[in-house]
Amino acid sequence: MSTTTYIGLGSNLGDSRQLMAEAVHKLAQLGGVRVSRLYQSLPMGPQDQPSYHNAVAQLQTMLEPLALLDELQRFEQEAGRVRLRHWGERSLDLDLLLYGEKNIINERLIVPHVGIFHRDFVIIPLLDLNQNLEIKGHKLHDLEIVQHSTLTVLADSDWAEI
Ligand code: ROI
Repeated sequence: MSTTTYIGLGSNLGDSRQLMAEAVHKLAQLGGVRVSRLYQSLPMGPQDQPSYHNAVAQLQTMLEPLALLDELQRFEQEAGRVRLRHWGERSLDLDLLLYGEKNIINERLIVPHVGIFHRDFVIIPLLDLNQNLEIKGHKLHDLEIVQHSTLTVLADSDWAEI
């Protein structure tokens, strides 16, 4: 049985759109993939860094959570992941946001991802993929952050060409 998972993609170093599209193609080898629109977002963290490209991918996969995490970390490394400082710029971030309905607390992994409710660059693309999504009993659509989002749409959901 496969599980519906959601993976956050972020980048603000290098050719962000290209790095993210390549990551989506690699995800597609792990199962069925759909992607949100592609967004530009203001940096959360130090403000003296470029704005981010953000998106979310929905992946239908047979992999167990830690095996999926291994793959995501491998894809980050393959993208030549650079991380210059804490909460600073990075070439590619792949975050396992949701794994079915599962709550996971592990040395390597917390799911649902801890930052979700505070990040419009995660919530808005999640809603592109599933308008009815609920996390911990909260309908994402009803969250206040949705009304106050400062994201800009860079491209429709065909940006990754999958
Ligand atoms: N800020 C934005 N806008 N988008 C991100 O993906 C992102 N990722 C991060 C931090 C540094 C928290 N800030 C971010 O890891």
